[in-house]
Amino acid sequence: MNPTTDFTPWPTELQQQYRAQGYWSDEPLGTLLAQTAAAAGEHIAIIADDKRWSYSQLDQRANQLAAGLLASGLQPGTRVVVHLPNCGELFEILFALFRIGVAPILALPSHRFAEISYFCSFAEADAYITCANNNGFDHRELARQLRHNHIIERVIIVGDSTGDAEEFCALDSLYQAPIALPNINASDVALYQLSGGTTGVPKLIPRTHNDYYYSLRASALICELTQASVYLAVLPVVHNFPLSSPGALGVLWAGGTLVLAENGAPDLAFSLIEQHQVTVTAMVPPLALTWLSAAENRQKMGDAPKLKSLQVIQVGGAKFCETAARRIQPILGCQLQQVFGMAEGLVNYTRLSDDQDTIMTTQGRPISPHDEIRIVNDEDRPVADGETGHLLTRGPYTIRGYFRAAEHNAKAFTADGFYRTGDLVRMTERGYLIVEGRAKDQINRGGEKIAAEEIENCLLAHPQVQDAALVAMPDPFLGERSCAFVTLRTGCNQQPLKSNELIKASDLQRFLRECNLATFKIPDRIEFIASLPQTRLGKVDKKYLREWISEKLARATQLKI
Ligand code: AMP
Ligand code: DBH
Repeated sequence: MNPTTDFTPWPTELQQQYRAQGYWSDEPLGTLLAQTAAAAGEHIAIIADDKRWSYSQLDQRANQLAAGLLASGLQPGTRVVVHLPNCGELFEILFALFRIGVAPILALPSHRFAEISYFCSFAEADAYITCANNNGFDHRELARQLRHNHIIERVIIVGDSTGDAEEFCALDSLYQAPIALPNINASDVALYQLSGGTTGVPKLIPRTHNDYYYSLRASALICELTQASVYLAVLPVVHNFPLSSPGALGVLWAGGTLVLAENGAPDLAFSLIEQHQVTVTAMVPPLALTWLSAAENRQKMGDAPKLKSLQVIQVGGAKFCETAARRIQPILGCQLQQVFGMAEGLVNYTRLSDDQDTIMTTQGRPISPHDEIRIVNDEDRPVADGETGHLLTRGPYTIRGYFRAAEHNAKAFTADGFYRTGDLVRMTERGYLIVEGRAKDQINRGGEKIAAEEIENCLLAHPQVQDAALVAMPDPFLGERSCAFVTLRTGCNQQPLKSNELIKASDLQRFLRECNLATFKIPDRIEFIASLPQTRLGKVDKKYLREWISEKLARATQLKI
């Protein structure tokens, strides 16, 4: 552990303040489950397909696994990469890791070799914990590639690992009689979230037990979760939103029941809601649109989904437009809660008791009275009240630095520790935030974030690509999709290549797929141009490119009408 770049602590004075104010309770996350298990052991904690975990079963399994993981050689203070879809075992693993002081790096199910190998090597992970197969993707093959390239030694497989005993360790073989576990310091890093990022490589977000516990506890209170709450997880539950806002961990803290769905497909989700009397769920805007039209269609067919138990749908991850927001209650019969958060920390919620206009038109207000919000102009000076500007924030659960990213940290944080979110917001008189846009070089594809630079770097690796710029283009369903503008190298005879004579968009898309990136990062569209436009400062003029492509799309739509 390199203390200077691995983790940036809060200033000592503030740490004391956050403790005195009761935000930091100095309890490690492992105790969250032990407490609910002691209070309501027989209550069902998790439902996944036909499997059930009571709180005491989950607690015991986590302890048995903690013992086995230690016995297998994992050391407190190290990191592992966890790459799992929504499954109950994930929570046995998370709590076992919290209890032995090994921090999971929470990869998304859509991540592939490019991202996973980077996390493993950059973070010097000691193990890769994954499943055999998910959604048609063979995780064991990915694990084999990691091992053959000496990127990771130890692979732990959830589920079927038959025939691979030499290479892989079956999770099932790791449960042992519980032993005394190490003392965990709640100021240490509990887990790593991943940033949507703006740079060439994804950034790791170190979240401590203290700060994460506070944010999920306060979120559960804001969302009024109780033992009677039944939360349906349809998004990948390792993501910060469904994990902690208040998400799976918030529900487990409140003693409610967590229902895990493989995905958010309306037919599956609607039947799980009816079957388990789900009270709350969380989703990104495109999924909310899908649910709205599915419910409307079923109503027309006289087969309305039975969603009576559902009280709240949380929508976040990307801007939810007001027109769609206003359709939630009439069509789905439940309340909307807007959530504007980030894996780096700050989370805003509309409150359940807010008036309808606030819920429909704002992205909520911060969790904590001690979340500091600054809205500034390009020169870092505060804008006038109500004006739009860059959102900066610091507080009891917002990080002070990414993991091993000194150079980037110098830009992503102000000298006095505010995180530059890259979001353009304005604040209403009552302190609610409205997201107006984004200054960061990122595409938000329906809640899935793409760092432009990461994809541009991949495109530049193609032998015929001279230069590349990735920008967002408007999309009625996802909000945004990605469009790559590409210039090609001059031909052998030094003649500039004309448009896409030699290489087609589909060739470049295939090339990117072969880079083994998560599929959502592959550009939806590729435009070949002679040269990239520049600003007066000599930077690529992405504003011009965004306008150009959105006008082109608008013209195409008009022609169709
Ligand atoms: P990340 O830093 O990768 O966790 O992504 C967080 C980012 O998602 C925020 O900084 C926003 O740009 C975006 N975001 C999250 N929730 C919302 C929302 N409700 N409305 C608009 N943008 C959002
Ligand atoms: O988009 C996000 O990262 C996000 C959205 C809502 C988030 O991290 C959160 C709530 O906690």
